[in-house]
Amino acid sequence: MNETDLIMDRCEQLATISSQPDRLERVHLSPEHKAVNALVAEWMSEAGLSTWQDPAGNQCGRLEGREPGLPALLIGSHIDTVPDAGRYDGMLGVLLAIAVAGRIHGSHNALPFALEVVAFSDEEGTRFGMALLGSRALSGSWNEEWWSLADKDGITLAEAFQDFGLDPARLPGAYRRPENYVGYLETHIEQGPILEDHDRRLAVVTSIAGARRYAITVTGKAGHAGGTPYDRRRDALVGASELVVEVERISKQRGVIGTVGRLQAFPGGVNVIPGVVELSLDLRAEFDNDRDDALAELWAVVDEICTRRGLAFETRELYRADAVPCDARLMRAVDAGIRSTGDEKPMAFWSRAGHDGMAVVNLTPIAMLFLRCRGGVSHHPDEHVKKSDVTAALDAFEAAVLAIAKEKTAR
Ligand code: HGY
Ligand code: MN
Ligand code: MN
Repeated sequence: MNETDLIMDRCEQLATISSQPDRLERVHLSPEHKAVNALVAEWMSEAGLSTWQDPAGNQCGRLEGREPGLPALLIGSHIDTVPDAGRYDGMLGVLLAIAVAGRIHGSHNALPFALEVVAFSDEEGTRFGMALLGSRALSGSWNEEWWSLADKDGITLAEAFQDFGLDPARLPGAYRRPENYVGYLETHIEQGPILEDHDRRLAVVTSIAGARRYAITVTGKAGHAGGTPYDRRRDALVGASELVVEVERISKQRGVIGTVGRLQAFPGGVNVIPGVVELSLDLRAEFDNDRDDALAELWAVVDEICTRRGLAFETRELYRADAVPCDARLMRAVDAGIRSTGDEKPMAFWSRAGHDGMAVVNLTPIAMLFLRCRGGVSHHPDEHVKKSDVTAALDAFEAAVLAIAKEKTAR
């Protein structure tokens, strides 16, 4: 099997490791997480890496450079998924990183740094609502308050660690030290249509959007769907619906990206006016101030909606990650990597999606390489990549690593 076929085949294998029989869902610290870590460790070993699982459940592998113990270039992506996920978001980046390390090991091309491959345990935040738990642990940007976060069954993060065989007290052992790293490089599917629209395969990422996520509760009063006249209703769902439409209006007007991905009405009877609605908000933008200004406008508008309708609303911030610029030196290496595949003027644009680099930047400078995905579709089982694009991404990724090595040797 050639390298690309092997990568595609491994994506299929990982896609079968799911907590759901009919769709892909693999969350942090689950039995499925344990199973993929074991499989990824096996593939890392085959590529010539020494392997270990760190105290945050990240699966790691290391290939020494010219001499043992040199600072490392960190390469990889995440191994967890959203509900009903595609096969490539995260996983492809891990497999490409293993393949790059395998190529370098196979060619005995010892670098002026070590390569550390990482399969991050949690990027999506599907289970605990807090994203980037794996990369935040690794980069030492951990918050002790997160231990009491609970999943939908009430299991806390601390309990989940123990169930997985990890010790919360040992988490600081996952923190890496900046002096031991030369940078972080990740390859990821674009998750948007820009490359496809421009008929291009690969791009340099310039920065990663800053995001804030909220849990919002709108409270009115439940009542009889037949007997309650309109002028006496305090329908939380009609108010929440206005809010959802405002999220779209304000976002479009201000050039930010707002999504309500979850909404639940209570008590949930067909003949009962909804008394309470719980909904989520994900708001992101290239620049943090644009995102925050949009949020301020939204809260003012929601206040007006709720006052007009006799409703109350509460907001709770679940997650916040500020926009992160990619490092100019590493971006030049990614650009050179893409050029080596025959693209004379690589595209460069910012990532609308969040990535582990948002946390890793607290440890070491970051850069990313994007590859085209069909229709820009992601977070959906229809996620698809062309084999020839994967081959190009692998060649560009390897060339980018070699460009960093060359630049480091020249310095
Ligand atoms: O939601 C995001 O942007 C990322 O895919 N986790
Ligand atoms: Mn994702
Ligand atoms: Mn991802």
